[in-house]
Amino acid sequence: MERMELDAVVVGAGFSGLYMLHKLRSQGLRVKAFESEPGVGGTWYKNRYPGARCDSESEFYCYSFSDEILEEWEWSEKFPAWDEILRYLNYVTDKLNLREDIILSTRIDTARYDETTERWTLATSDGQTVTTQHIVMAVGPLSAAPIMPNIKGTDKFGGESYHTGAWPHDPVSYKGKRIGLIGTGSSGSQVLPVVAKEAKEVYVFQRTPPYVTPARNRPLDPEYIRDVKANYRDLWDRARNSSRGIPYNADPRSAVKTSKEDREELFESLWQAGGNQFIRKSFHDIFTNQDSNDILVDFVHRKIDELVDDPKVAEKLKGHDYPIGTKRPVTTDGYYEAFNRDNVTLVDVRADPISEITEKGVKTGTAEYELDMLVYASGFDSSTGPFTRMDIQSKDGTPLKEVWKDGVRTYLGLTVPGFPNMYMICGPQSPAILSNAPPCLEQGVEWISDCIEYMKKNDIAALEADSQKAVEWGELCNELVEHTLIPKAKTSWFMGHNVPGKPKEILGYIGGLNKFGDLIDDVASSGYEDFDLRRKSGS
Ligand code: NA7
Repeated sequence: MERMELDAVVVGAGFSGLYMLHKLRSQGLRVKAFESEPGVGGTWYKNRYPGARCDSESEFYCYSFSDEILEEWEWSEKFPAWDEILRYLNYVTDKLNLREDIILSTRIDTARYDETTERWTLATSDGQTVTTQHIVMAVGPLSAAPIMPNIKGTDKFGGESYHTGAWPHDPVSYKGKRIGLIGTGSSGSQVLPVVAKEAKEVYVFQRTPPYVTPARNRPLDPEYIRDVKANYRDLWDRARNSSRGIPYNADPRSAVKTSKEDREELFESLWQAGGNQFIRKSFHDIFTNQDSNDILVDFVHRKIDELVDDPKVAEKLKGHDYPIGTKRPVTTDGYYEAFNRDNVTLVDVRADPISEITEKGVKTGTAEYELDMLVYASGFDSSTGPFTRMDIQSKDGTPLKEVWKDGVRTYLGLTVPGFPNMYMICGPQSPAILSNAPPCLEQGVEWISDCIEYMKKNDIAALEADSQKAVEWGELCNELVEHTLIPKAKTSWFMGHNVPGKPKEILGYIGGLNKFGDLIDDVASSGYEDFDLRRKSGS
């Protein structure tokens, strides 16, 4: 059995893992990244379903740490599709010569900490043993843990079936097929307009209707690209100093105190501009004031009435029972319009629940839909799932899954008490759930690499989060959400509602990326005084 001795292991070679590997290697550490898939890219390696596309504008969906990369790479569309993002991540991998330190098709199966040596011992899926001082989890908040819907008989279906988060690499044909789509979150809403163009029939099994704003995706013209490149630094300074990692400022007025004409003008201009700015640049109080939120919902409902021909279908699409913006906003083109096609049928499974999946298709209380293909766009065991699926044990041998059984516990979303020298990028209780991913992960990567550098310079063998500080951090995360309308959404992955038995709690820090950046910088400047720092023996 091979044995590898390293200073640091990065788990995952997606957006976070690639940058983490680059940083730690530049600091002179012996470091390798382990990736379970046969290619780099993480989320974008797996989420290659029809219509898969990012919902952040491309100029903000990239790394900002390298002027050369910013200058060299050219995005072709306002919202890049999965394959373009995957090309970008492969380009960065080659540009930074990262491939030689990435071990593909290899999972980290177990991780154990030994306090006497202050090192982790890891076992890989191909039988290697790796020892390392530091382990950085760059597993992403979602894509490592796709979940199937909680419906009887998913294994019985005789046709093709696919989960959007684990889409096959071989081409899938929809032509002439009867397709069932379960799930109408970001993934399902992107699938529908694309698949409907080729399929014979598409049955959309809707439980909770999404609020979908048009993305208004478009190719980027050379002048726009020139302008962005000329202003990249300024754009990125603003992104990093914003609350959501993208410089959309909410309108400082209150929706309820603004005249109807002014409100309509703002909503209409944001709707026409497209994308998530419809919600984020809207009145600041739509996240905290139900009356303000209702005003925005009313606007969206009028848009649905305009876009959907059949009033009965429109009524079902407007069956929202949660405030807008309290589940992850959905933005894509052609979603509501797809329901005007003769081959698309909306099945309201709240009114007529799915009883089981059979060999032939989907059975509800009143009907059976015969299908050739089932597409599960049923989401992920978010934030905690990618971690608890691994067998990671604390220094006293307690599995992380057990530690988090009654609720997640982290300090700053970056570390966990009992798990020395283990770090998480975009982990639970970090700002990841509401943020544009790249600035959020850059912030995490940079904090972790500074921390590891500090330990090296000061002969510190182990750094461990304080339990009481972690309790306080969790209280802060939960308190912040109580001041918003987010708890009113009862089917959101933001609060663990989508996984049976998962504790219902906010899975992120929602106080803002900029605020979070200040907080973690203060912790670093204090010499990591909130942590237990253990010196190397003899130093
Ligand atoms: P989401 O947003 O978690 O959506 C999952 C969808 O699947 C949602 O509409 C669920 O309805 C639906 N679902 C799950 N189980 C069932 C059952 N049993 N019956 C019917 N419908 C079901 O996942 P996505 O992949 O779309 O998006 C995840 C994130 O990726 C997204 O937020 C972006 O950050 C990118 P429900 O709402 O539970 O009623």
